[in-house]
Amino acid sequence: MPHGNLVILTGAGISAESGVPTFRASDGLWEGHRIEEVATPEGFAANPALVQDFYNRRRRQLATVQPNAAHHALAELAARWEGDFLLVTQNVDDLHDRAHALMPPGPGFELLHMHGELLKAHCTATGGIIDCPGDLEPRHDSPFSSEGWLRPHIVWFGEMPLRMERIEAALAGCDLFVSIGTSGAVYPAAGFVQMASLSGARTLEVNLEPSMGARLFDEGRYGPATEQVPALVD
Ligand code: BJW
Repeated sequence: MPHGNLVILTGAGISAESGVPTFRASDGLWEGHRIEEVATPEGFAANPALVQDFYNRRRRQLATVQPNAAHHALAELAARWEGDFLLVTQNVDDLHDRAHALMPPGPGFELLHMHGELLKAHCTATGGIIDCPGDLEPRHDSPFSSEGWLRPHIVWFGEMPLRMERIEAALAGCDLFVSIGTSGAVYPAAGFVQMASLSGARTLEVNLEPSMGARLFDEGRYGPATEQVPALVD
């Protein structure tokens, strides 16, 4: 049985074959928008209607997709892993959550969304978090405070990713670090491989092609996640 302390980081590439678009298209646009317009606090302040509409469309699109063989393979691994297993996803979709709901994980498992979740919203005044399965209005009333609005529970550029202390502690104590389907273009996630290496972990990259940080890993396995991830956990 597998054992030891495992940290897996996933990115948009693991959900690509489910039909969720990845981020870094060659035209530099994010589904037709400049990143600063839709994924920064300044963009939201300047045009809340545009930003809410962008995330409303993404939320609706999420209802049309399903977890793929790579998400299911990680759920199977979590069910039989005997040590600690922290699955850190940069993805705001809920495809890992859905795969794990079908196959209860072992006691040492935790799934953490470091860049937030599309199906949640938070209050701009209090930070209170609420489930958000549907659309948000441009200035959506907050149940937490009359001073604030509800905004997508998404970590935009310039904001602090979530649960960093927990992630850094796990990286400091991990034996194996695996990065799956991420370009290594966005920090702090792009620096996790170096933190894991410094603590003596073996490091492995799984991606369609070598990422920007490929040389930082001990090993790379390249090809579609739905082929590489099931092969890895077998
Ligand atoms: C497949 C596949 C298949 C395809 N199978 N693989 C200068 C230097 C260093 C840092 C900075 C800097 N200037 C600014 C910064 C900081 C900034 C940053 O990193 N900017 C970079 C652009 C340089 N970062 C931040 O602002 C972060 N906050 C922060 O740093 O706070 C301060 C801090 C200090 C110290 C400690 C901790 C914090 C916040 C970043 C928030 C990112 N949020 C986003 C947007 C969410 C909004 C939304 O969803 O609309 O999160 S950005 C976007 O990128 C999204 C993703 O989670 C993230 C990563 O993207 P990912 O997952 O890697 O996707 P892609 O598309 O880039 O790559 C997909 C990969 O899959 C590719 O390699 C494909 O080949 C592969 N692939 N199909 C396998 N079938």
